[in-house]
Amino acid sequence: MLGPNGYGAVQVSPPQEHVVLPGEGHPWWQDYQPVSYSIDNTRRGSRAEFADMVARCRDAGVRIYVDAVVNHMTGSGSVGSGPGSAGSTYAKYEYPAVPYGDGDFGDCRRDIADGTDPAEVQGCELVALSDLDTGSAHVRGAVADYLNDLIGLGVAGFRVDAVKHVPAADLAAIYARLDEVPGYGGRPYIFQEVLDGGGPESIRPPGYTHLGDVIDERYHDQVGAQIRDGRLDSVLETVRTGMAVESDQAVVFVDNHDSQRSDPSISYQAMGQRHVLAQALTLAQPYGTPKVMSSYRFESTAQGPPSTGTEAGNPAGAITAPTDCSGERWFCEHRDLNAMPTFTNAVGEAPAVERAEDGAARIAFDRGERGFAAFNASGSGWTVTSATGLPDGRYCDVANGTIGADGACDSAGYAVSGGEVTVTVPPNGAVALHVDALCAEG
Ligand code: LM2
Ligand code: CA
Repeated sequence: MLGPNGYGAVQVSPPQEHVVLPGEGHPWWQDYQPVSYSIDNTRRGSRAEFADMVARCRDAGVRIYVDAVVNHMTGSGSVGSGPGSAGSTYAKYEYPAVPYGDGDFGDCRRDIADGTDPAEVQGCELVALSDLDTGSAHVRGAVADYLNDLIGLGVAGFRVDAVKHVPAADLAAIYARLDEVPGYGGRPYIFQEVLDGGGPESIRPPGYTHLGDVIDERYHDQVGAQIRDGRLDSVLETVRTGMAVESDQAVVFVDNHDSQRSDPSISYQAMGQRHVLAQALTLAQPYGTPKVMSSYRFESTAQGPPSTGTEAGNPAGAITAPTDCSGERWFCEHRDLNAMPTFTNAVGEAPAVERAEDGAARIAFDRGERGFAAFNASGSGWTVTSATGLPDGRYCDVANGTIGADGACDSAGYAVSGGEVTVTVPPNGAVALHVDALCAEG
């Protein structure tokens, strides 16, 4: 029940035709090597299945954002083993199903050597992936056609992959061709992955904020590590002073599909309940647009997702209920957050005001007069009486309760009276109250 519990959108992995690499055990990263822009027969299912998913989510008030791979096509390695997931033949620099040919790729046919030189970063190859000449009209048109095909199905936004490797002017030309999203009106929401590896601003996050939002990986690096280490008392100061761009330009998260593997100590798999706390605090703090991770267990970094898709080669083999969170394979971290995303929506831009603290691991703060939240990174419960700007009333605890389709919350909640509230925060847990989730009278 994503919609009633506050989720506005879901990001899905790349849905275009991709390489299939049985020789490498069907790694998860097949999806990041496009073979064509067909969305039929990929890990996201058939075209009809994908379209049905988008439509059903839209009907439930939840948008779909697609991870758009636009910088490159396939790499070296198992390339010769084709065809792609939808059956298209290809070779590096030749993708007849798009069609792209040799002339649609840049001249620098080697890996990026100097990660601070824009010409290299944008014109050479990222981990040997054939680098599209996004300056050309043909490439821009093909990419825009792909994105518009998705928009036509109701896709409402894009996480644009590897943006640092594409000149801002090329992205501007592609985005300018995008259609309005049917049903919602307006252009798709765009947020861009710009890893900050130094160099001039043109290849750093501020160089792309005029085109859309940007992912601020500093949040994962700094705040993610603070929460992992139980230093909750540093979080608000860090998000006020240490981030890369303005709050309304940033997308933030505790971890994503890359960091889970490159920085595994900050993940549900490593942190357990502390990770639930980390994501709840991310939804409550004031910086950026928060994104929640929901993922699966893996034993090796390349291991692909539990899948009923076109390949049966994943380690666990085919399973009949790919979204079954009760099993051992999917963690479904989002379910542990209950109705916490409604807190983010309810408080909006309201500023954080520190209200209580007990050592480094326990904090409570208001968001203006719209929300109050408390977090406890210790192993025992924390009962605290705190001042709060919330109006008198009895509030649902959205960190521990869910909201049903009828709008009713299933938590007992807490009473605010005379500018004061007493809450008991579970070990490695949270309590969160806001003005849009009051308990029924009684
Ligand atoms: C991203 N953002 O900029 C994605 O978030 C990240 O997950 C992607 O890398 C990357 N950019 C390219 O889209 C993943 C994965 C890589 C993998 C690539 C391509 O992290 O390990 O590279 O996808 O599938 C793999 C091999 C690599 C090889 C490359 C080309 O790991 O060793 O390079 O394929 O064959 C020779
Ligand atoms: Ca490039």
